[in-house]
Amino acid sequence: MRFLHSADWQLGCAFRSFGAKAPALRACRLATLRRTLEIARRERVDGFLVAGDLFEDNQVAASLLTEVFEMFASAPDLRIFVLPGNHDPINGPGCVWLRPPFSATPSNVTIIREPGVLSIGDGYLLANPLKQKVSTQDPSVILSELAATLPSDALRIGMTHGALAIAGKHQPNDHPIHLQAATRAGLDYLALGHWHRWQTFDDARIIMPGTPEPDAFEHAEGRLVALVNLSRHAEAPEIRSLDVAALSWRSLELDFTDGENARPALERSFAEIQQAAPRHVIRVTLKGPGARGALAATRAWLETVLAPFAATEIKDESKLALSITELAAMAECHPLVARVLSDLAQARAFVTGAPLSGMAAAEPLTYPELQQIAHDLELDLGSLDESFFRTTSDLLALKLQEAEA
Ligand SMILES: [Mn+2]
Repeated sequence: MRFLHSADWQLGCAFRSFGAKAPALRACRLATLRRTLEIARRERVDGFLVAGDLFEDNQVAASLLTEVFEMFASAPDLRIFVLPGNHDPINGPGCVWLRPPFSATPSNVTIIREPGVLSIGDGYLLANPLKQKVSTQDPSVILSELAATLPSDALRIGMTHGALAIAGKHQPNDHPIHLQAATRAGLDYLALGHWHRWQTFDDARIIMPGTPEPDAFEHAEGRLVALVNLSRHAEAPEIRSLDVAALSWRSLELDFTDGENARPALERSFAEIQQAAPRHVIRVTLKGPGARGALAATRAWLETVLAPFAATEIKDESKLALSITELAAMAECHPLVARVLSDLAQARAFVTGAPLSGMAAAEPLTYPELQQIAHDLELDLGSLDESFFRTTSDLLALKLQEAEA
């Protein structure tokens, strides 16, 4: 038996944060599905499995349903098994599986509407579709009952959808699946879907392949499908993970704390991927205290630089850096802040030889005191320069703003 196991295509996903680029991201997923079906045909598999969440939800556009239906129908030599997942559960007449076009599928396509046993290659597929979005029941339990009806030496694989029941890592009502569910049901392989990055358990008899196209910056290394060979019941499956993704998601950062080095550092990251810009989805997170006007200038620059990428997102976590006057105003209300600023100014004067600037406290920091602080912190005073003091006062201003917010 030879099959291709995919899951979590989430077709029709809105990608709202990407605005005008969202339709391109949706189209990319369809193109990847088409390409993956081609791979399955070329590999002459006995089945192409979709272990849940083919669609983002049961409300996706009719035009999308038609497009996917026609894609499946145009591969009549490929058997396709589709399992309803928690995003697209088979939960009533309005769901995608019970209305046209999927209510009457071509002969190569099987929508798994009820738990049951199907033949695939020289063995069996035992599958349990999800009928609701949430449940505390383990959807793999029923596979044990189904397996008991088979000849003892028959090759058998299972398919269902839900969270791996790893202590502390799943919601109790997220269709929790036992980590030895394949062994427990006597399965040679259990095809799962739900989590969006590759997972393997139960001596590699349980595979959760992840979403074939990444959909988040947090687990951008997902994007896999599994090509599986099984020769005999109770023998280990032979599994190959295939990277079918067209897009790569990258998270970059610009930290205003780095001053004039911030932009060149980001430019170097861009230079590495500029050639392949249309194949990258980019998030730039802005951090640190930005001087007045710096944020607008940075955004304007980013708009130009980011234009060629497939889709982009700017996440602004920066804070406005305070000017000397603003810091002085703050110091007037906060004696502790005034003291810290005075000590910083004094330390800067001692270390860099620059004239004393800013505010002076009634009892300024003395050089022996500074040496003692440096000693306690294991700090080499000679290594401190102008940029250290600028960064320190920027960070202080940042903390003050966070405290006031
Ligand atoms: Mn799911």
